[in-house]
Amino acid sequence: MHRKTGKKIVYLSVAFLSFLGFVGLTGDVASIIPSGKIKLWGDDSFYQSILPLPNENFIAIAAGSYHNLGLRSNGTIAAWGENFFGEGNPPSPNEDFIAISAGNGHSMGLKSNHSIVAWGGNQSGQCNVPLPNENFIAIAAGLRHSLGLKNGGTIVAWGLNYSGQCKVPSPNERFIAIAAGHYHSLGLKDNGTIVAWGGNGSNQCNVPSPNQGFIAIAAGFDNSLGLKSDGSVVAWGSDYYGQCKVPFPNENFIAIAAGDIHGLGLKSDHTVVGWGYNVFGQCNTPLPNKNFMAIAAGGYHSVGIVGEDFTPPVISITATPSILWPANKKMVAVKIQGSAIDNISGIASLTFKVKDEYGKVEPRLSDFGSFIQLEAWRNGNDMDGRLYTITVTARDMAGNESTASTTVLVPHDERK
Ligand SMILES: [Ca+2]
Ligand SMILES: [Ca+2]
Repeated sequence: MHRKTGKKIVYLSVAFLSFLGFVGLTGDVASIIPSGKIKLWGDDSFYQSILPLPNENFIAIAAGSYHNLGLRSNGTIAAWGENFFGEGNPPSPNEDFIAISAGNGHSMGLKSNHSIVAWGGNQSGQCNVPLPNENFIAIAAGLRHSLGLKNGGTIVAWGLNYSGQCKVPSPNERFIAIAAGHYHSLGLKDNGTIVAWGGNGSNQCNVPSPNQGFIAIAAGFDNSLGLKSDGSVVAWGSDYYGQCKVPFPNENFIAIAAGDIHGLGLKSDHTVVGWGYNVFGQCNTPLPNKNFMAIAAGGYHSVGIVGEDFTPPVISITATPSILWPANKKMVAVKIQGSAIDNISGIASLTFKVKDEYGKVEPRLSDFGSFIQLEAWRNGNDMDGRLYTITVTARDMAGNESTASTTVLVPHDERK
Protein backbone atom coordinates (compact mmCIF):
# COMPACT_ATOMS: atom_id res chain seq x y z
CA MET A 1 0.00 0.00 0.00
CA HIS A 2 1.19 3.44 -0.83
CA ARG A 3 -0.21 6.35 1.07
CA LYS A 4 0.71 9.92 0.42
CA THR A 5 -0.92 13.06 1.61
CA GLY A 6 -0.90 16.57 0.32
CA LYS A 7 2.24 16.43 -1.73
CA LYS A 8 2.19 16.48 -5.50
CA ILE A 9 4.28 13.81 -7.11
CA VAL A 10 6.06 14.75 -10.31
CA TYR A 11 6.98 11.89 -12.56
CA LEU A 12 10.65 12.53 -12.87
CA SER A 13 12.87 9.52 -12.63
CA VAL A 14 15.74 11.84 -11.87
CA ALA A 15 13.96 13.11 -8.82
CA PHE A 16 13.38 9.57 -7.70
CA LEU A 17 17.00 8.70 -8.36
CA SER A 18 18.23 11.71 -6.45
CA PHE A 19 16.03 10.59 -3.63
CA LEU A 20 17.31 7.04 -3.88
CA GLY A 21 20.89 8.23 -4.10
CA PHE A 22 20.82 10.68 -1.28
CA VAL A 23 19.11 8.43 1.22
CA GLY A 24 21.19 5.45 0.18
CA LEU A 25 18.18 3.29 -0.51
CA THR A 26 18.84 0.28 -2.67
CA GLY A 27 16.50 -2.07 -4.45
CA ASP A 28 12.75 -2.44 -4.23
CA VAL A 29 12.05 0.49 -6.47
CA ALA A 30 8.78 -1.18 -7.36
CA SER A 31 7.19 -0.46 -4.02
CA ILE A 32 7.28 3.29 -4.58
CA ILE A 33 6.85 3.63 -8.34
CA PRO A 34 3.70 2.47 -10.12
CA SER A 35 4.15 0.07 -13.00
CA GLY A 36 2.41 -0.28 -16.33
CA LYS A 37 2.32 -1.40 -19.94
CA ILE A 38 4.30 0.02 -22.84
CA LYS A 39 2.71 1.79 -25.80
CA LEU A 40 4.78 2.69 -28.86
CA TRP A 41 3.97 4.85 -31.88
CA GLY A 42 5.76 6.30 -34.89
CA ASP A 43 8.64 4.81 -36.89
CA ASP A 44 8.63 1.02 -37.04
CA SER A 45 11.50 0.46 -39.47
CA PHE A 46 13.37 -1.68 -36.92
CA TYR A 47 10.29 -3.42 -35.57
CA GLN A 48 10.14 -1.11 -32.59
CA SER A 49 6.42 -1.86 -32.35
CA ILE A 50 7.06 -5.49 -31.43
CA LEU A 51 6.94 -4.98 -27.68
CA PRO A 52 8.62 -7.22 -25.11
CA LEU A 53 6.38 -9.81 -23.49
CA PRO A 54 4.88 -9.94 -21.00
CA ASN A 55 4.03 -6.29 -21.51
CA GLU A 56 3.60 -5.45 -17.84
CA ASN A 57 5.34 -4.19 -14.71
CA PHE A 58 7.39 -1.53 -16.50
CA ILE A 59 8.50 1.39 -14.34
CA ALA A 60 10.79 3.25 -16.77
CA ILE A 61 11.44 3.46 -20.49
CA ALA A 62 14.19 4.84 -22.69
CA ALA A 63 14.15 5.38 -26.43
CA GLY A 64 17.27 5.35 -28.58
CA SER A 65 17.45 6.27 -32.23
CA TYR A 66 15.96 2.94 -33.32
CA HIS A 67 15.93 0.79 -30.19
CA ASN A 68 14.24 0.89 -26.82
CA LEU A 69 14.84 -0.16 -23.27
CA GLY A 70 12.19 -0.94 -20.68
CA LEU A 71 12.90 -1.33 -16.98
CA ARG A 72 10.69 -3.76 -15.10
CA SER A 73 9.81 -3.42 -11.44
CA ASN A 74 11.94 -6.49 -10.70
CA GLY A 75 15.04 -4.59 -11.84
CA THR A 76 15.52 -6.32 -15.20
CA ILE A 77 15.86 -4.55 -18.55
CA ALA A 78 13.96 -5.53 -21.70
CA ALA A 79 15.43 -4.31 -25.01
CA TRP A 80 13.88 -4.28 -28.46
CA GLY A 81 14.15 -2.66 -31.89
CA GLU A 82 17.47 -2.28 -33.71
CA ASN A 83 20.29 -4.45 -32.41
CA PHE A 84 23.05 -3.79 -34.96
CA PHE A 85 25.68 -2.97 -32.32
CA GLY A 86 24.36 -5.27 -29.63
CA GLU A 87 22.60 -2.37 -27.97
CA GLY A 88 19.65 -4.71 -27.47
CA ASN A 89 21.63 -7.23 -25.40
CA PRO A 90 21.82 -6.13 -21.76
CA PRO A 91 24.86 -7.85 -20.22
CA SER A 92 24.41 -10.59 -17.66
CA PRO A 93 23.49 -10.47 -14.86
CA ASN A 94 20.44 -8.55 -16.04
CA GLU A 95 19.26 -7.54 -12.57
CA ASP A 96 19.28 -4.78 -9.94
CA PHE A 97 18.81 -1.95 -12.45
CA ILE A 98 17.09 1.24 -11.28
CA ALA A 99 17.43 3.50 -14.34
CA ILE A 100 18.04 3.24 -18.10
CA SER A 101 19.07 5.43 -21.02
CA ALA A 102 19.43 4.74 -24.74
CA GLY A 103 21.68 6.48 -27.27
CA ASN A 104 22.08 5.97 -30.99
CA GLY A 105 23.74 2.56 -30.93
CA HIS A 106 24.50 2.14 -27.26
CA SER A 107 22.58 1.57 -24.06
CA MET A 108 23.13 2.37 -20.40
CA GLY A 109 21.77 0.96 -17.18
CA LEU A 110 22.21 2.21 -13.62
CA LYS A 111 22.45 -0.46 -10.94
CA SER A 112 21.09 -0.21 -7.42
CA ASN A 113 24.68 -0.12 -6.15
CA HIS A 114 25.03 3.10 -8.18
CA SER A 115 27.43 1.73 -10.80
CA ILE A 116 26.79 2.11 -14.53
CA VAL A 117 26.64 -0.68 -17.11
CA ALA A 118 27.00 0.38 -20.76
CA TRP A 119 26.78 -1.82 -23.85
CA GLY A 120 26.37 -1.74 -27.64
CA GLY A 121 28.24 0.52 -30.05
CA ASN A 122 31.55 1.65 -28.59
CA GLN A 123 33.19 3.40 -31.57
CA SER A 124 33.94 6.49 -29.50
CA GLY A 125 34.40 4.82 -26.14
CA GLN A 126 30.87 5.72 -25.11
CA CYS A 127 30.58 2.41 -23.24
CA ASN A 128 33.82 2.81 -21.28
CA VAL A 129 32.55 4.13 -17.97
CA PRO A 130 35.37 6.07 -16.27
CA LEU A 131 36.62 4.75 -12.95
CA PRO A 132 35.68 4.80 -10.19
CA ASN A 133 32.37 3.45 -11.46
CA GLU A 134 30.42 4.24 -8.32
CA ASN A 135 28.09 6.75 -6.66
CA PHE A 136 26.13 7.47 -9.84
CA ILE A 137 22.50 8.52 -9.44
CA ALA A 138 21.50 9.34 -13.03
CA ILE A 139 22.57 8.49 -16.58
CA ALA A 140 22.09 9.96 -20.05
CA ALA A 141 23.11 8.52 -23.41
CA GLY A 142 23.73 10.85 -26.35
CA LEU A 143 24.44 9.95 -29.95
CA ARG A 144 27.91 8.65 -29.17
CA HIS A 145 28.66 10.09 -25.78
CA SER A 146 27.51 9.34 -22.27
CA LEU A 147 26.86 11.29 -19.09
CA GLY A 148 26.73 10.13 -15.50
CA LEU A 149 25.61 12.22 -12.54
CA LYS A 150 27.34 11.53 -9.25
CA ASN A 151 25.72 11.58 -5.84
CA GLY A 152 27.65 14.73 -4.93
CA GLY A 153 26.28 16.70 -7.90
CA THR A 154 29.17 16.45 -10.37
CA ILE A 155 28.82 15.20 -13.95
CA VAL A 156 31.15 12.67 -15.57
CA ALA A 157 31.17 12.63 -19.40
CA TRP A 158 32.83 10.24 -21.83
CA GLY A 159 32.72 9.08 -25.44
CA LEU A 160 32.65 11.28 -28.55
CA ASN A 161 33.90 14.75 -27.67
CA TYR A 162 34.18 16.21 -31.18
CA SER A 163 31.90 19.12 -30.34
CA GLY A 164 32.95 19.47 -26.73
CA GLN A 165 29.88 17.56 -25.54
CA CYS A 166 32.02 15.92 -22.85
CA LYS A 167 33.59 19.14 -21.56
CA VAL A 168 31.39 19.91 -18.58
CA PRO A 169 31.70 23.64 -17.84
CA SER A 170 33.21 24.71 -14.56
CA PRO A 171 32.10 24.75 -11.80
CA ASN A 172 31.08 21.11 -12.20
CA GLU A 173 28.91 20.97 -9.11
CA ARG A 174 25.36 21.15 -7.77
CA PHE A 175 23.84 19.29 -10.73
CA ILE A 176 20.64 17.34 -10.11
CA ALA A 177 19.74 16.13 -13.63
CA ILE A 178 21.40 15.47 -16.98
CA ALA A 179 20.37 15.10 -20.62
CA ALA A 180 22.36 14.20 -23.72
CA GLY A 181 21.52 15.27 -27.27
CA HIS A 182 23.31 14.19 -30.40
CA TYR A 183 26.27 16.52 -30.02
CA HIS A 184 25.36 18.61 -26.99
CA SER A 185 24.69 18.08 -23.31
CA LEU A 186 22.48 19.66 -20.66
CA GLY A 187 22.80 19.80 -16.90
CA LEU A 188 20.21 21.08 -14.44
CA LYS A 189 21.50 22.76 -11.29
CA ASP A 190 19.85 22.63 -7.90
CA ASN A 191 19.00 26.33 -8.19
CA GLY A 192 16.78 25.66 -11.23
CA THR A 193 19.18 26.91 -13.92
CA ILE A 194 20.29 24.93 -16.98
CA VAL A 195 23.88 24.66 -18.15
CA ALA A 196 24.41 23.60 -21.79
CA TRP A 197 27.61 22.69 -23.63
CA GLY A 198 28.89 21.03 -26.83
CA GLY A 199 27.63 21.52 -30.37
CA ASN A 200 25.79 24.81 -30.67
CA GLY A 201 25.22 25.12 -34.42
CA SER A 202 21.49 25.64 -33.90
CA ASN A 203 21.77 27.59 -30.65
CA GLN A 204 20.73 24.50 -28.75
CA CYS A 205 23.10 25.54 -25.96
CA ASN A 206 21.78 29.08 -25.63
CA VAL A 207 19.24 28.69 -22.85
CA PRO A 208 16.59 31.42 -23.21
CA SER A 209 16.34 33.87 -20.39
CA PRO A 210 15.16 33.90 -17.74
CA ASN A 211 17.24 30.79 -17.09
CA GLN A 212 15.51 29.88 -13.85
CA GLY A 213 12.74 27.78 -12.39
CA PHE A 214 13.58 24.63 -14.35
CA ILE A 215 12.84 21.19 -12.87
CA ALA A 216 13.57 18.87 -15.81
CA ILE A 217 15.52 18.82 -19.07
CA ALA A 218 15.59 16.91 -22.36
CA ALA A 219 17.90 17.09 -25.37
CA GLY A 220 17.05 16.28 -29.00
CA PHE A 221 19.23 16.12 -32.11
CA ASP A 222 19.94 19.84 -32.11
CA ASN A 223 17.29 21.31 -29.87
CA SER A 224 16.66 21.38 -26.15
CA LEU A 225 13.66 21.33 -23.82
CA GLY A 226 13.27 22.57 -20.27
CA LEU A 227 10.30 22.02 -17.96
CA LYS A 228 9.57 24.82 -15.53
CA SER A 229 8.09 24.44 -12.08
CA ASP A 230 4.96 26.28 -13.28
CA GLY A 231 4.27 23.40 -15.69
CA SER A 232 5.30 25.18 -18.89
CA VAL A 233 7.87 23.90 -21.39
CA VAL A 234 10.63 26.08 -22.86
CA ALA A 235 12.15 24.90 -26.15
CA TRP A 236 15.19 26.26 -28.03
CA GLY A 237 17.64 25.35 -30.77
CA SER A 238 16.66 24.06 -34.17
CA ASP A 239 12.97 24.57 -34.91
CA TYR A 240 13.14 23.51 -38.56
CA TYR A 241 10.56 20.76 -38.04
CA GLY A 242 8.59 22.58 -35.36
CA GLN A 243 10.35 20.65 -32.64
CA CYS A 244 10.40 23.82 -30.52
CA LYS A 245 6.73 24.68 -31.06
CA VAL A 246 5.11 23.42 -27.88
CA PRO A 247 1.36 23.24 -28.52
CA PHE A 248 -1.03 25.61 -26.80
CA PRO A 249 -1.90 25.60 -23.96
CA ASN A 250 1.67 25.36 -22.75
CA GLU A 251 0.80 24.40 -19.19
CA ASN A 252 0.30 21.52 -16.78
CA PHE A 253 3.27 19.54 -18.06
CA ILE A 254 4.89 17.17 -15.55
CA ALA A 255 7.48 15.47 -17.79
CA ILE A 256 9.18 16.03 -21.15
CA ALA A 257 11.05 13.97 -23.73
CA ALA A 258 12.98 14.98 -26.83
CA GLY A 259 13.26 12.77 -29.90
CA ASP A 260 15.62 13.53 -32.75
CA ILE A 261 13.34 16.21 -34.16
CA HIS A 262 10.11 15.89 -32.20
CA GLY A 263 9.06 16.51 -28.64
CA LEU A 264 6.71 14.87 -26.15
CA GLY A 265 5.10 16.25 -23.04
CA LEU A 266 3.27 14.42 -20.28
CA LYS A 267 0.45 16.44 -18.74
CA SER A 268 -0.81 16.33 -15.18
CA ASP A 269 -4.00 14.65 -16.42
CA HIS A 270 -1.75 11.86 -17.73
CA THR A 271 -2.30 12.57 -21.41
CA VAL A 272 0.62 12.88 -23.84
CA VAL A 273 1.13 15.78 -26.27
CA GLY A 274 3.53 15.55 -29.22
CA TRP A 275 4.96 18.20 -31.56
CA GLY A 276 7.52 18.58 -34.34
CA TYR A 277 8.37 16.13 -37.15
CA ASN A 278 5.41 13.81 -37.61
CA VAL A 279 5.98 11.93 -40.86
CA PHE A 280 5.91 8.63 -38.97
CA GLY A 281 3.03 9.66 -36.73
CA GLN A 282 5.39 9.94 -33.77
CA CYS A 283 3.41 12.94 -32.52
CA ASN A 284 0.02 11.21 -32.68
CA THR A 285 -0.54 9.68 -29.25
CA PRO A 286 -2.58 6.50 -29.69
CA LEU A 287 -6.06 6.44 -28.19
CA PRO A 288 -7.15 6.23 -25.49
CA ASN A 289 -4.79 9.06 -24.58
CA LYS A 290 -4.95 8.59 -20.82
CA ASN A 291 -3.23 7.04 -17.83
CA PHE A 292 0.27 7.70 -19.15
CA MET A 293 2.87 7.68 -16.41
CA ALA A 294 6.15 8.04 -18.31
CA ILE A 295 7.31 9.01 -21.80
CA ALA A 296 10.39 8.68 -23.99
CA ALA A 297 11.15 9.88 -27.51
CA GLY A 298 13.46 8.08 -29.92
CA GLY A 299 14.75 8.89 -33.36
CA TYR A 300 11.38 8.93 -35.09
CA HIS A 301 9.21 7.05 -32.63
CA SER A 302 7.66 7.61 -29.24
CA VAL A 303 7.12 5.40 -26.23
CA GLY A 304 4.97 5.66 -23.13
CA ILE A 305 4.13 3.64 -20.06
CA VAL A 306 0.42 3.37 -19.43
CA GLY A 307 -0.65 2.75 -15.86
CA GLU A 308 -2.50 -0.42 -15.04
CA ASP A 309 -4.53 1.41 -12.43
CA PHE A 310 -8.11 2.22 -13.41
CA THR A 311 -9.67 2.37 -9.95
CA PRO A 312 -10.02 5.62 -7.98
CA PRO A 313 -8.68 6.02 -4.44
CA VAL A 314 -10.81 5.09 -1.43
CA ILE A 315 -11.45 8.06 0.82
CA SER A 316 -12.89 8.58 4.27
CA ILE A 317 -13.31 11.93 5.98
CA THR A 318 -14.77 13.04 9.33
CA ALA A 319 -14.98 16.31 11.22
CA THR A 320 -14.82 16.56 15.02
CA PRO A 321 -16.87 18.16 16.45
CA SER A 322 -19.50 17.98 13.73
CA ILE A 323 -22.03 20.12 15.60
CA LEU A 324 -21.02 23.49 17.01
CA TRP A 325 -23.16 24.35 19.99
CA PRO A 326 -23.69 26.64 21.80
CA ALA A 327 -23.86 29.12 18.93
CA ASN A 328 -21.82 31.65 20.85
CA LYS A 329 -20.10 33.27 17.82
CA LYS A 330 -16.76 31.89 18.95
CA MET A 331 -14.24 30.16 16.73
CA VAL A 332 -14.04 26.44 17.30
CA ALA A 333 -11.12 24.23 16.27
CA VAL A 334 -12.51 21.40 14.17
CA LYS A 335 -10.26 18.44 13.47
CA ILE A 336 -10.48 16.91 10.00
CA GLN A 337 -9.52 13.26 10.00
CA GLY A 338 -9.63 10.52 7.44
CA SER A 339 -7.54 8.81 4.83
CA ALA A 340 -7.05 8.39 1.11
CA ILE A 341 -5.78 5.00 0.09
CA ASP A 342 -4.90 3.66 -3.32
CA ASN A 343 -3.58 0.14 -3.38
CA ILE A 344 -2.47 0.11 -6.99
CA SER A 345 -0.57 3.22 -7.94
CA GLY A 346 -0.73 5.32 -4.80
CA ILE A 347 -1.99 8.79 -4.00
CA ALA A 348 -0.52 11.61 -6.06
CA SER A 349 -2.41 14.55 -4.63
CA LEU A 350 -5.03 15.59 -2.10
CA THR A 351 -7.10 18.74 -2.51
CA PHE A 352 -9.32 20.09 0.25
CA LYS A 353 -12.13 22.60 -0.02
CA VAL A 354 -14.02 24.15 2.87
CA LYS A 355 -17.34 25.70 1.89
CA ASP A 356 -19.36 27.90 4.19
CA GLU A 357 -22.91 28.44 3.04
CA TYR A 358 -22.70 32.03 4.31
CA GLY A 359 -19.51 32.61 2.37
CA LYS A 360 -17.90 34.18 5.41
CA VAL A 361 -14.77 32.11 6.01
CA GLU A 362 -12.80 29.70 3.93
CA PRO A 363 -10.08 28.29 6.12
CA ARG A 364 -7.32 26.47 4.29
CA LEU A 365 -6.79 22.81 4.80
CA SER A 366 -3.88 20.85 3.44
CA ASP A 367 -3.93 17.45 5.01
CA PHE A 368 -5.79 14.98 7.13
CA GLY A 369 -5.21 15.33 10.84
CA SER A 370 -5.12 19.13 10.81
CA PHE A 371 -7.48 21.63 12.36
CA ILE A 372 -9.64 24.35 10.84
CA GLN A 373 -11.24 27.22 12.71
CA LEU A 374 -15.01 27.44 12.18
CA GLU A 375 -17.36 29.97 13.69
CA ALA A 376 -20.11 28.74 16.03
CA TRP A 377 -22.60 31.28 14.78
CA ARG A 378 -25.75 31.05 12.71
CA ASN A 379 -28.31 33.41 11.27
CA GLY A 380 -31.49 33.26 13.31
CA ASN A 381 -33.54 33.01 10.11
CA ASP A 382 -31.60 29.99 8.83
CA MET A 383 -34.05 27.31 9.88
CA ASP A 384 -31.85 24.36 8.93
CA GLY A 385 -28.79 25.88 10.57
CA ARG A 386 -25.47 26.92 9.19
CA LEU A 387 -23.75 24.19 7.24
CA TYR A 388 -20.05 23.91 6.52
CA THR A 389 -19.01 21.36 3.92
CA ILE A 390 -15.49 19.97 3.88
CA THR A 391 -14.64 18.18 0.62
CA VAL A 392 -11.52 16.25 -0.27
CA THR A 393 -10.51 15.13 -3.75
CA ALA A 394 -7.85 12.46 -4.05
CA ARG A 395 -6.05 11.67 -7.30
CA ASP A 396 -3.94 8.58 -7.77
CA MET A 397 -0.74 8.31 -9.76
CA ALA A 398 -2.69 7.14 -12.80
CA GLY A 399 -5.00 10.14 -12.76
CA ASN A 400 -8.11 8.49 -11.31
CA GLU A 401 -9.98 10.76 -8.94
CA SER A 402 -12.50 10.34 -6.16
CA THR A 403 -14.20 12.83 -3.88
CA ALA A 404 -15.77 12.65 -0.43
CA SER A 405 -17.16 15.23 1.94
CA THR A 406 -18.34 15.74 5.49
CA THR A 407 -20.30 18.50 7.16
CA VAL A 408 -20.19 20.61 10.29
CA LEU A 409 -23.49 22.10 11.46
CA VAL A 410 -24.31 25.07 13.63
CA PRO A 411 -27.95 24.17 14.48
CA HIS A 412 -30.75 26.68 14.35
CA ASP A 413 -31.39 26.05 18.01
CA GLU A 414 -30.53 23.61 20.75
CA ARG A 415 -33.34 21.22 19.87
CA LYS A 416 -31.86 20.44 16.49
CA1 LIG B 1 -6.06 3.70 -8.22
CA1 LIG C 1 -28.63 26.70 6.14
